[in-house]
Amino acid sequence: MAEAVHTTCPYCGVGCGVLVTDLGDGDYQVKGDPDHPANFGRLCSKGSALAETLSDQSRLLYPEVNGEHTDWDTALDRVADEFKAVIQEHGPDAVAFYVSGQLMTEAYYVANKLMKGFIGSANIDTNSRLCMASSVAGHKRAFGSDTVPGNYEDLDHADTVVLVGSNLAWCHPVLYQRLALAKKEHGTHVIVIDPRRTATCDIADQHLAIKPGTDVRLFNGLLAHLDGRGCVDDDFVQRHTKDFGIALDAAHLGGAEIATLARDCGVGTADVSAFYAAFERSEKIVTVYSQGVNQSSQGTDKVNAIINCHLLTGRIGKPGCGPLSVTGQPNAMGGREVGGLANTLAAHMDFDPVSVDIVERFWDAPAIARAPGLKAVEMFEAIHDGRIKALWVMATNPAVSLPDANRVREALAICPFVAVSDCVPTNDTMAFADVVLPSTTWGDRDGTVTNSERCISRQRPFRTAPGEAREDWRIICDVAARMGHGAAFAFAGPAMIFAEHAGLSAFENDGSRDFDLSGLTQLDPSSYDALMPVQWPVLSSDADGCARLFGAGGFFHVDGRARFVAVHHKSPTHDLSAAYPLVLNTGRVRDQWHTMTRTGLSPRLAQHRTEPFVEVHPGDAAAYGLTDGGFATLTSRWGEALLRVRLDDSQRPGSIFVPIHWSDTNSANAVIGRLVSPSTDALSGQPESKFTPVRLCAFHPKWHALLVTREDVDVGEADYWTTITGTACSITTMAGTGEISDWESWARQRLGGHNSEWLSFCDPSGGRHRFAALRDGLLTAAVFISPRADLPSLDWVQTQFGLDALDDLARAGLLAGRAAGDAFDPGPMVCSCFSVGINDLRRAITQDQILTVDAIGEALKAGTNCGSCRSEIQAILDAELPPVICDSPHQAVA
Ligand SMILES: Nc1nc2c(c(=O)[nH]1)N[C@H]1C(S)=C(S)[C@@H](COP(=O)(O)OP(=O)(O)OC[C@H]3O[C@@H](n4cnc5c(=O)[nH]c(N)nc54)[C@H](O)[C@@H]3O)O[C@H]1N2
Ligand SMILES: Nc1nc2c(c(=O)[nH]1)N[C@H]1C(S)=C(S)[C@@H](COP(=O)(O)OP(=O)(O)OC[C@H]3O[C@@H](n4cnc5c(=O)[nH]c(N)nc54)[C@H](O)[C@@H]3O)O[C@H]1N2
Ligand code: SF4
Ligand SMILES: [Mo]
Repeated sequence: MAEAVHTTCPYCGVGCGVLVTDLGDGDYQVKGDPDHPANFGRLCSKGSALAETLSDQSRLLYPEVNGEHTDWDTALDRVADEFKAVIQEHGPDAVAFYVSGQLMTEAYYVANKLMKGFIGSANIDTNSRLCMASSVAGHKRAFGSDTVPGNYEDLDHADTVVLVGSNLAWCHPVLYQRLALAKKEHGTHVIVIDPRRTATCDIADQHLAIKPGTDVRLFNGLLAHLDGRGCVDDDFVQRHTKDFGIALDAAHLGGAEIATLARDCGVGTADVSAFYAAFERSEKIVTVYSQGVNQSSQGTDKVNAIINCHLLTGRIGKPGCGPLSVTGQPNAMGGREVGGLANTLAAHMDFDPVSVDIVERFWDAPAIARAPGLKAVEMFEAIHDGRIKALWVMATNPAVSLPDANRVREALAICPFVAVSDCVPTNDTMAFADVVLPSTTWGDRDGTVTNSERCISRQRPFRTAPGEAREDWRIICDVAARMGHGAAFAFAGPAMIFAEHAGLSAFENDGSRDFDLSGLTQLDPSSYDALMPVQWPVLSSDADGCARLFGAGGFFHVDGRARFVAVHHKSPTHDLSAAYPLVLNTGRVRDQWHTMTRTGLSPRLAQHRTEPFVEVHPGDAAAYGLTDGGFATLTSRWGEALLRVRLDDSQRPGSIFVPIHWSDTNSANAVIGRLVSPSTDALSGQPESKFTPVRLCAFHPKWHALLVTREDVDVGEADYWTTITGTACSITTMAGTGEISDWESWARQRLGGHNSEWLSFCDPSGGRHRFAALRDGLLTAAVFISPRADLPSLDWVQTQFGLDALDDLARAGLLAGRAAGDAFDPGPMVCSCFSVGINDLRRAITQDQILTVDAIGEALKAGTNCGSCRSEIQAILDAELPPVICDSPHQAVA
């Protein structure tokens, strides 16, 4: 067996180390790297399923111009010519790059260098604008630099961990497991602040289901409370900070009385008091925050409201203490380091004259950008008004992920030239591209990434790039050369780019800037290849990196002091109204990554949530006539969607939750970005993706259909359809209101293909029809139609596709639409790693009386690999177990 390659996971910002072993025949074994400091061997469900995403069939293999396969020279010439022509006629600000936290640092660096140093515009922005921009702005206001002061180890040491707007259990699962272990071992107190009760709440001692958008009010109240209770670290505040008084006055302005602010935040007074008391008594406290904080029109203020409380208590930069912004994408941090945001220049330098001069000289730049460029939402607006005429999108899918996605699609459609670099054959954005460039991706790309705790790790290739896919850095350098900048982009490989990037960070730095890789400027290709994970700053005097900053001050404002920032509560940009009475909250599910271009390839990951959905509180559902498993149309001022309804009392009444993952590539009317408000935080430019006023309306289809096939289905017209990758098949769920007179020909039309045998069952009066197609005894397609949403279980149908030949019982089962005889249906998947379904778990609980999560793990293995499903197993246990019956009311169990 080949030796394992050490690399990192391409998904979330935890940045787990991964060991990949080539098993031959295109098979790979993927395991957690026991030596990587981010995960010590653990992986979550997404990381564990990485080997399922590696097939060459799922890759974009050749460059395309106007939809036609072409050679690299033609494609690169076209991009360079279009950009040159626009720049010549309209100036450098008429072109733009829209890039991504999923690029390697090296590609990110050259893209930024090309735009800001050689094209002469700062119109390069990144999808991190939708993700981390508020954290960046908040860090810079407070610290004078975009620095994450602490690290993951702080979660092990903390007495209390507060999670604000973070569903850590699903979005940073390995960190969540680490916190859960810390809690088990020494009782860490966990507090979750989130309008929804998420899976993360399973380890919470306290959950404050605040009214959406009231975080500033809550943390201002905390600041005033801590001050009133004598928790000020006078020495730290006096020596290392400024503006405490102003921030405190602002905190008092809205009224610091707990009862009033608890009412404003929509939670109980006792709950707020308990939270404040926990913060007050915990010397070691970490506040983890994520998109519930950042994706808000007051995202930056939310960040500073949190940081203010850590500065007041001096609980920052010491073991077990500090604000911890967890990043989303694998290289969100790397992007910030190179300057991928339009309002930063490079290497954590901005557009002040001193920085511009430093970067200009270091790059020997012929056309240095001297002012910030357009931020993501503005960039697409600038296409609408004709200011931007050529756009290059790299490693992001803005037609799905930007707010007001209909308008973004219009911009892509009217933009005179659009190039897209991606690794998959198709996504919603590529449909608008004039030129499509096939890039390498996880498995074949080579570079570095930086995770949430400033840890730089190598991402190493372990397979040859399929087709003609090329490294992103190379594609960018090739275009740069064609634009006349060959010498400045003559990099032989990623090691050389990294060394230059490190060189810029160190250039005339002398401790004046936080981002300093002076200890890494001498890396040659072999030492780059051998680079071990290291946390920046990495100084030439201390090449081991740096675990924490700011414990003894040393902030990066010119006076070395941190700033308290006076913040005031403001309402979200668009208020609720009679026409749009509900808050649309959007986010993630456990087993999918963003627009599903890669996780969508894994049959295992597809089983957890099989359809686009809206989660609605049962009270709201009753008011709008919605039922569990039915459908609802959602409408906002900006767009519409049609989704499956899930009743869920973990929603705050008045708020609904919709995942961001589904696109036009795999569904109809399920792109939630079409509805999301394009309003942004005035400071950070980050969209308010967690608060859009919407209305709900019940939708009643006349028919429901399930099509399970080995080959692609031609869906045709339907109000609702969605397709997922199943085991040995593809599964399409449909529903519609159209009248269909002949279901048999409807089914045959959609399946196509050459089948030797056709089985059918029709009950026209009952509206139920079932068809199966076979080829040489093997099931190739099965279609089930019903007037109700009572279609067969997906797990049972997929099992039929795993059978070598269908016996009479199996054929009868297909026509009956359910397991014939006594075959057991495992039900919807809960544990993706070991394929354990909900019915397996229910049976273990009720029949075998296995009554704890650990015991279930021993019996069924469920929850014992990545642990991502442990909270769901607990919820199933809670639901199945009979309530405790007490003999006398006095013995009631709490
Ligand atoms: N499985 C999975 N994991 C991922 C990703 C993925 O696509 N799938 N994406 C990665 C990326 S890029 C990112 S950025 C991270 C995101 O990670 P998270 O930020 O943890 O995830 P989200 O689901 O976007 O939102 C977090 C929570 O914010 C809450 N929220 C909404 N409004 C408010 C509010 O006003 N106040 C507070 N306090 N909370 C609020 C929501 O209810 C939600 O539970 O996840 C990363 N990890
Ligand atoms: N409503 C709402 N919208 C949101 C959010 C939300 O919470 N709510 N969250 C926002 C956040 S935090 C984020 S980070 C964004 C994410 O949104 P996107 O960035 O649009 O999502 P992805 O699906 O990750 O897109 C990445 C693309 O890059 C491709 N790719 C993967 N690897 C490579 C590579 O190495 N090179 C190249 N060239 N391409 C590659 C993938 O195939 C895919 O098409 O969504 C944002 N949008
Ligand atoms: S927590 Fe999961 S998705 Fe995130 S880096 Fe680790 S394995 Fe990958
Ligand atoms: Mo993100």
